Formats: sequence, C-alpha cells, structure tokens
Amino acid sequence: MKDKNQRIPPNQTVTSKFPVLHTGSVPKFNPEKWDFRVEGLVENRLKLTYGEFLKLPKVVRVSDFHCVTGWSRFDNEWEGVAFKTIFDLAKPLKNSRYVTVVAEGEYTTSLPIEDLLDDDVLLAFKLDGEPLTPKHGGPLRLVVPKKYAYKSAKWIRGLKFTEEQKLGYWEKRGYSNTADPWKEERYT
Ligand SMILES: Nc1nc2c(c(=O)[nH]1)N[C@H]1C(S)=C(S)[C@@H](COP(=O)(O)O)O[C@H]1N2
Ligand SMILES: [Mo]
Repeated sequence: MKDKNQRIPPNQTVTSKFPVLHTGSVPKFNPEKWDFRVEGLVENRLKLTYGEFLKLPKVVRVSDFHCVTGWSRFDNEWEGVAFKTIFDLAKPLKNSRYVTVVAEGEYTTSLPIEDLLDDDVLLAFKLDGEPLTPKHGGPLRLVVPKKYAYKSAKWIRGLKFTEEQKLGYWEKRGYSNTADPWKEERYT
C-alpha cells in the first residue's frame, strides 16, 4: 500500500468524516419492487430481483474515494458484486464499448467498459462491514475509485451497454467526462 501522502490526488484534502453529497432526495427502497436491469448491446439482458442480486458472488475491496469538490476519504471497505461478474453474465456484443449507469431519479453517469473492468470496481451494498445506508447510496451503489466520485452513482438500478458514450448528469453540466483525480480532470 502506498504511503498516505502519495495517495492524495492534487488539491484534495483528506477527511475522516464521510460527507453526504447528492442532487435530489434519498429514494425510498422497497425490496419487493426493486430490480436491477442490464440492457442495450448485450447477448443476455438481465432483470434481477433484490434476492437474486444478493446471491451473486461477492467481493470485498478497500479503496480511496475522491469528490471533485475537494475532499477524499481513505480506506473505505466496500463489499458487493464485481462489475466483471455482471459483464460475464450479460455478455456484451462486439460493438458495445460504454456503459450508462442508471440510478433512481434522473441521475446517470457513464464510463468506457475497460474502466469498469478494473479489479477495484464494484456494485456495493456494504461499507465498512455494515449495510450501505440510504444516504450513502443503499441499497446499491457503483464504486469507481480511480475516478472522481460523481462516477460512483448511488441508488443504481441498471446498466445500459452502448456503442457511443452518453453523457451523464454532471458530465452534461460541465464536469469532466474522464474525471481522473490524478490528472485533476474536474471540468470540461
Ligand atoms: N444517484 C446519485 N449518485 C451520486 C450523486 C448524485 O447526486 N446522485 N453524487 C455523486 C457525488 S458528486 C459524490 S461526491 C458521491 C458522494 O457519495 P456519498 O454521499 O456517499 O459521500 O456520490 C456520487 N453519486
Ligand atoms: Mo462529488
């Protein structure tokens, strides 16, 4: 593990708190009605109930979290399903290159498939050994540690595989689409 000073991207400050940041209000979760859909350019579309989702193979990954507004939280222990597991089940078609991540409300973000195949990317339902709280994205959020946290969408309900990249909520509003904290890609 890198020295802590080397783990802080340029112009970020470490916080031991965990700020809550999102647009809109925290959605209600009904486990009977909740589903997770995978669609678009895939061989197998998926529609998983909450129970089915929880039965997928799980992984635990410890990573740092960097918000574009300047705070970073170190050593978050996320537990969930690796993106790779969903990828293998859905079998994206050859012309599929991007994923739009669809959350409750009007929030979306998008990423190239290869960024999501990183070993530290997961669809998380636990943080630091506890079920993910609603304000931090429970029941399910994406975690993409190598990008500013607006790519780590909370309350996710599905993935759509596409050939062209569709800009997400913050990306449409001037935030960087590549969002690399180490290169300080904050704005377009
Ligand atoms: N659905 C949804 N996910 C979201 C956001 C949002 O507004 N809506 N904000 C993003 C931003 S900018 C940050 S910094 C993180 C904050 O996560 P936290 O509230 O768990 O700290 O959530 C990200 N995911
Ligand atoms: Mo953020």
